[in-house]
Amino acid sequence: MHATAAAQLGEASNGPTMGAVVQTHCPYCALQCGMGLGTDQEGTGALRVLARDFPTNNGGLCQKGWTAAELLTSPQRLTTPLVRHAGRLQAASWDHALDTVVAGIKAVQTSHGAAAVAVFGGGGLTNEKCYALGKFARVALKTPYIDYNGRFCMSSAAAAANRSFGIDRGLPFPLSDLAEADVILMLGSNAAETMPPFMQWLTRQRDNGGRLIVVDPRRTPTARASSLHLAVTPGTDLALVNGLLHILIMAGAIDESYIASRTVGFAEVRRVVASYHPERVERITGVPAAQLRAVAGMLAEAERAILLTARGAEQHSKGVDTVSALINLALALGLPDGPGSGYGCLTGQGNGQGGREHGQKADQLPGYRSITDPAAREHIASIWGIPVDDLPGPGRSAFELLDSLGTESGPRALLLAGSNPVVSAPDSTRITARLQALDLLVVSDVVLSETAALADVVLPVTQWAEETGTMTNLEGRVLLRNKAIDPPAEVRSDLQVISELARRLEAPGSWSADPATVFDELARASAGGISDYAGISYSKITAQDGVFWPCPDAEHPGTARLFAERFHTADGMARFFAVEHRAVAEDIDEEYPIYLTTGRVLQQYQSGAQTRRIAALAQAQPESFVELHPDLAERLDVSEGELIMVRSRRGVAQGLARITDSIRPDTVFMPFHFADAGAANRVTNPALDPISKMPEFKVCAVVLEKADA
Ligand SMILES: Nc1nc2c(c(=O)[nH]1)N[C@H]1C(S)=C(S)[C@@H](COP(=O)(O)OP(=O)(O)OC[C@H]3O[C@@H](n4cnc5c(=O)[nH]c(N)nc54)[C@H](O)[C@@H]3O)O[C@H]1N2
Ligand SMILES: Nc1nc2c(c(=O)[nH]1)N[C@H]1C(S)=C(S)[C@@H](COP(=O)(O)OP(=O)(O)OC[C@H]3O[C@@H](n4cnc5c(=O)[nH]c(N)nc54)[C@H](O)[C@@H]3O)O[C@H]1N2
Ligand code: SF4
Ligand SMILES: [Mo]
Repeated sequence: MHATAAAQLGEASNGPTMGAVVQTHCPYCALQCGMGLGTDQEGTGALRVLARDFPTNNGGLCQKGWTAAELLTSPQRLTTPLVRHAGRLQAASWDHALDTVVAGIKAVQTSHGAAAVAVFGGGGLTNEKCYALGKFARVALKTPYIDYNGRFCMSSAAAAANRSFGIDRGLPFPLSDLAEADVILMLGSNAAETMPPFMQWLTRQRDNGGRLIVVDPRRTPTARASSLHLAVTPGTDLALVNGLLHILIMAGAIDESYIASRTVGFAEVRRVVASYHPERVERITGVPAAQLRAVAGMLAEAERAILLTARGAEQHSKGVDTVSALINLALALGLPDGPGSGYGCLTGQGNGQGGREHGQKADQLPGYRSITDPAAREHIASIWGIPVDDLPGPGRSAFELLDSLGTESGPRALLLAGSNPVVSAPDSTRITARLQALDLLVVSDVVLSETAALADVVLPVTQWAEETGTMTNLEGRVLLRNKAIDPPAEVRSDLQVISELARRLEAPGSWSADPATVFDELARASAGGISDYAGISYSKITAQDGVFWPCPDAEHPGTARLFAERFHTADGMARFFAVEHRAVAEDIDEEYPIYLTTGRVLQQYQSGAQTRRIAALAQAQPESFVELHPDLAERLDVSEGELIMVRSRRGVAQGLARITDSIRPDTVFMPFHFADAGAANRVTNPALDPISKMPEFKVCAVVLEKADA
């Protein structure tokens, strides 16, 4: 137990077997459930996860949270740097590993220039790390090339919110507002598996008499908890939502006075949705017109309604427009206003929100500023202590960056932290080849992920419970994760790695490895920006169970609800964007007659790098599978548990058949958590949304083959 943190937080009241308990948050998803970490003093001294009463999860955790401490002491974690010699990764000293990194960077820069080195980050990293990584790329490496895995996650919802509201905070209201809504419409979220303690808010809403509508090609555990499930054809949510607005306009159920006083651009939307009559929408989406009318009826009746999107609706080559369609619906109904009403996106990764605010995005500077805005550049250059002309411009989006590695025009060296793209990037075979074409790949990780296994240098870093740092949850609430234990001797934090590399590269400015010092700099850098953290401090976060940004000064309490009076646009008005349905990038045909969609299961997290190494989770979900409808199974003569191959134009992935009538007969589902032959991303389509550059993870055309054929 870290003595200071424990002393600050006091002794536990969790029963006689527990030592001091440190109040912290789960290492995984964006709900960032509050939890306690205590040492079992009578037993082994191992860390134990304890329930903690925090306003988002109220003591609830999912199975991943309860088992999260296991990886801290796992024999599978990395405990020493590794450097590749004669083709093999071998244990090395930190000095040798960092010397190798710096020599490699300098060699590449000397022959190919500063832009030949790139950085790839992650939305699971703390705010302090995301900030330091963005600064490191621009100041120490002087490269424009930095992006991160949030591009695969949040980017479509972010772009749509920015263009309508002028600000992008996943939920512009606290989670507790959900309980107040008469109707909640969820597009493409399986929260019952992806953030189980979130479901308590839906239960409260139902107990208050509210209704839940879930749109998903599968009857998921979330859909089972709903009043109405719409089994939409993958990639057609935009048409569905335009269809709902069509019915509501025809019924005179829109809020004309709200539209007039708080928005601009409705006339064009009214014109476009005029052609989305229910029968046409039924043909596009597969959702019966009667169900569309039923949903529109519920929305028309509702005094308060909340419309939500998650990855099911967003991870498409038209993800931005789909979210815009839903924002249009919310604005037309006059929702983004008071408690229990509005539009929100359910952010995914632990710091998926903060990860998109502090400058690890290709086009962004801290405080959610644009890297092309001259005033923003001046401000950040002065914080960083560099001439503004030394600040690079925008780089490339995640997939475009990864796809350019090792090519004529692309970077030749990559420093990567907090992502495992060999498993999680679309068309992963292609991306793996690009990573292998690099002159230098450096990966910081806690385990030897599939991507780390390709690296020239692997740096072992501390885990959540071994370091302090802030995370910003799906509500925009900035939280503090407290250090609970000391890391193994030869393990360093990402901040230590960044500051040591910056020192060796003789970067200008200050490079603290102390999280609190970095947070202070981050807060100053964010001052006056969209995501303003200037008034947030570690002590304030602890004192008030997190602080909602924007929080511009020390006296400010934080902003739980964003849009009560105005939007974050120059004139304060929200913008409608007229959007049209378009086909998926790769539609089914004779050769590839089935849709593949991909997503998550409860017991695995993301690329599985962490959760596949936790015994109870690996046991619950040991390998890849393919969910398919009984009719399809019969047609293909596939039986339950049989190994089947899913083939697309990009490649093939295998999984065991799980036959269930909860999925549409024209669609199969695979989780993306598994590596090697079971990796769904060997098959997925990297067609990108033109605005957000989000890949179309959620739909491509495949053919199913029996393994023994
Ligand atoms: N257990 C677990 N929890 C997690 C994660 C994890 O890996 N594992 N990851 C975290 C992260 S980073 C994220 S982003 C979130 C993601 O959280 P969710 O968005 O809830 O997760 P997904 O399973 O990716 O997708 C949700 C649903 O979209 C449906 N879907 C597929 N295609 C379509 C479509 O065209 N339209 C509609 N309407 N629905 C469609 C799928 O059937 C699936 O049930 O989860 C977070 N929580
Ligand atoms: N087919 C398909 N593909 C998808 C998706 C999908 O729905 N379908 N979803 C996409 C989405 S939404 C996301 S968010 C991505 C996520 O996919 P990835 O970006 O691969 O995310 P993780 O598996 O969480 O990878 C995080 C890595 O960082 C390590 N790590 C954890 N904490 C730290 C830390 O503090 N420092 C460092 N240096 N490393 C750390 C972990 O061990 C792990 O290896 O996948 C995307 N890919
Ligand atoms: S819901 Fe998310 S934050 Fe909560 S315990 Fe599960 S993984 Fe952790
Ligand atoms: Mo995500």
